[in-house]
Amino acid sequence: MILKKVFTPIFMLSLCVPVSATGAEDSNLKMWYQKPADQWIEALPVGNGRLGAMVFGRIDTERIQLNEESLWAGKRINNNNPLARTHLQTIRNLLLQGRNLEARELSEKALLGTPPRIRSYQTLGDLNVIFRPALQAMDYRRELGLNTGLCRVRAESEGGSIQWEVFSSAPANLIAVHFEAQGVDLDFDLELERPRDARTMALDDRNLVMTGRILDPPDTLRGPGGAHMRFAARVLAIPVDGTVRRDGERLEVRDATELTLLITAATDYDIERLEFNGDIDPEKRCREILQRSAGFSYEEIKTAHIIDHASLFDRVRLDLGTASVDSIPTDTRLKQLQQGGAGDPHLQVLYFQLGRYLLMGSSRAPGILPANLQGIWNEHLEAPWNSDFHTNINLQMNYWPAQVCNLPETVHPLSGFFQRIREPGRVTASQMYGADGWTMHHVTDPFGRTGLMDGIQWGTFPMGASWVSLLFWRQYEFTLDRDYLREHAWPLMKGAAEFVLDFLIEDGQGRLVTAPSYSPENSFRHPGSGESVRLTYAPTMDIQIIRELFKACCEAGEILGEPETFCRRIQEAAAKLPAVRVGRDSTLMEWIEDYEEVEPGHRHMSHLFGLHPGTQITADTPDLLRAARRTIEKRLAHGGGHTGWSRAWIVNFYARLGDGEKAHQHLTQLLEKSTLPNLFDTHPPFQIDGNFGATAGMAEMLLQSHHRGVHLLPACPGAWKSGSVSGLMARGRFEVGMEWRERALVRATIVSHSGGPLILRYRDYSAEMPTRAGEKYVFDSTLNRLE
Ligand code: FUC
Repeated sequence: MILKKVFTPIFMLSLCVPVSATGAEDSNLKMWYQKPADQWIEALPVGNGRLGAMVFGRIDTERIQLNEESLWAGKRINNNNPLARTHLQTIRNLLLQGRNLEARELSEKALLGTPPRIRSYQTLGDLNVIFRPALQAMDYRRELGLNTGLCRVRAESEGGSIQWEVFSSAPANLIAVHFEAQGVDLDFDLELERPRDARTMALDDRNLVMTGRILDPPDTLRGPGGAHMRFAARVLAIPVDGTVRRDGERLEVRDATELTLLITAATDYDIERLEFNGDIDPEKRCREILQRSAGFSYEEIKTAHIIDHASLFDRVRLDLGTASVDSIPTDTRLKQLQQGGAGDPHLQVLYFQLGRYLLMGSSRAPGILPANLQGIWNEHLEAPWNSDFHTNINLQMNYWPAQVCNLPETVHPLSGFFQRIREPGRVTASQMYGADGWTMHHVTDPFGRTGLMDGIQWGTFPMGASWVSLLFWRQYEFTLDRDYLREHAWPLMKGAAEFVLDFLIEDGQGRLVTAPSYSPENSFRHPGSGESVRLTYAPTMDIQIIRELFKACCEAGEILGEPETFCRRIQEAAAKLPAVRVGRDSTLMEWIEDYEEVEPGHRHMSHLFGLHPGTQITADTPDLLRAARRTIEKRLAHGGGHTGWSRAWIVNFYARLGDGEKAHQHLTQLLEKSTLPNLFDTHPPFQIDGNFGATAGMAEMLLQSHHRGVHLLPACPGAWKSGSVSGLMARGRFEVGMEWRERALVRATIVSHSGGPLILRYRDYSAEMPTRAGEKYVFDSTLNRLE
């Protein structure tokens, strides 16, 4: 097949880097299996931030399930309840008078979104490779190389072997599948299918094209029906030998020994409009994408992919002191652990690196949307929780590893998306609350729905924007990128703070409080009626988020030389916020009153925001620190931590408490109780936040920089007796490498990328010094400088 050679600069750039620089296969960074995946939760993920695939490795009919990140049902709708402003004051008064049930009733009518729900992120479909006849395998191996981003399947029979590789390339913006046979022929049919709203055609002897348009049935809860998003997928077959022929909707491959498939997909989603756009032709986009790779050999495309992938992935290395355990398949190792086997630190290394792999795979250019509840990997038309963007913990957790694990570019789709959400969020702030700035609640979709969703008990979280904005401030703290701060973070942070300033009301006791609101998804017993209720005012989490946002805004404003008036306004308001208090049972109070909890083992631990990811509960606040520990203990005593993400948060809490043993215990439990055979986190069902939260938690056990400088090995557990790490990042753009033995630091290497003062802490030792940009600083176990 001869196609015109079109040189894309990024592509060629990647091809210029010597292959030996990065991306060598590393058996310590492989997940591998001895049998094909029966179920989706055993299949292996590849992703380039936009296109995802789950590879089953089956030898009768191989299933490669495909995703395109923007393929969503639904459409853009302003769902702000038009009654909100009329009734807001009454709802607030009722809450301040303790009449929560009446407030709830009125809110159901006046605040709940119209419509209250979103629609789902959807699968693109399946590429089926129907082997004719089915392959035989005396020997079989399926593996995913985390540092290469290559999934490989190999089936050996008496007559020979067949192997295929799958990867999702960011530079080429496509998924490649490459088959090679030895001693036998490749004989299979190719089929591209989707359960609804699409049709596939074989255009000629090389191209399969699927086109479709999502037809949404009318649904009073989710919005009007109609023909909505358009999409297309295209498969180009490039044989080296043998024949490829079209047969109706399929391609038939016969007598080949080597063949490549290039696959891409597109939708007419337009992020500028937060809506699909009929002017975009998804089929044409697919054609153009494939054209750009025309003329490059499979090896060239693969090399460019590996180099690109490794250039991000290889930044962090972690060794927890165990030799290669390559001889045991990954699912067996997980099962051994789940059946009470000995600890397996190397499995934890894999789990850590998989978290980084998944973040790269679901949130980077060419993608433009953030990682959703399943990253980008979803086989459903109606996904659990719509596989949406949940902003009352889950989306934020997805990005906890981004900076510390040295993948700052994964934040760009997140900030890019929220730049656009700011506009509907501004409309929501104004239409619902009569406030300036922007806000959103606990959920959104790519169409930027920002009204109150799902139900008053589930969705009354007007702090969504404030919390999300803090992610962008953290990006600045780690990267010190002023342009990013000015152009991306600041408008979002300032807008969120403007909303808060208008949203806060006097509570009659001289305090400024949020109302209405809730402590995410948790209920208390209403003192008067004994009924279970969530709607309230000034839950602890709100206040902690606001304090954190206010502080960040003042610091950012100063860095950017913004007028001081805004910060002064903020400081006046901050002085009137209620204090975080300790309750009767010595735990932190979750609400403004010391209410009785309905579900003391609840999965959310929102009032610990100040401990993590916030930075308010530290060694400087010993009483709160003690109460935070008791809060976790109480939750756990009542069965808390039962969802994957909740357990992952606990790992982070204990890391912040400096308790490496407990952090490790919960990391182990996460693997034992909430991890699927392909090492995906399970809520249940599969939800990716736990993967990301745990990866961040492991980093947090090794390195913290949120309080008084760069803290080395703050929570290193006994099970990680000896090890090393390199490439982790600390606030101030310090790159940190460490080696430890018998849990004690041997050597630390800090590269200062921006210069600036360094405060280093390890146990009771500390070192303080100015640094120069680009210089390396090496320290011994007592923080004496060696080099
Ligand atoms: C939050 C959690 C649930 C689930 C959902 C997607 O609402 O309370 O457990 O993770 O998000």
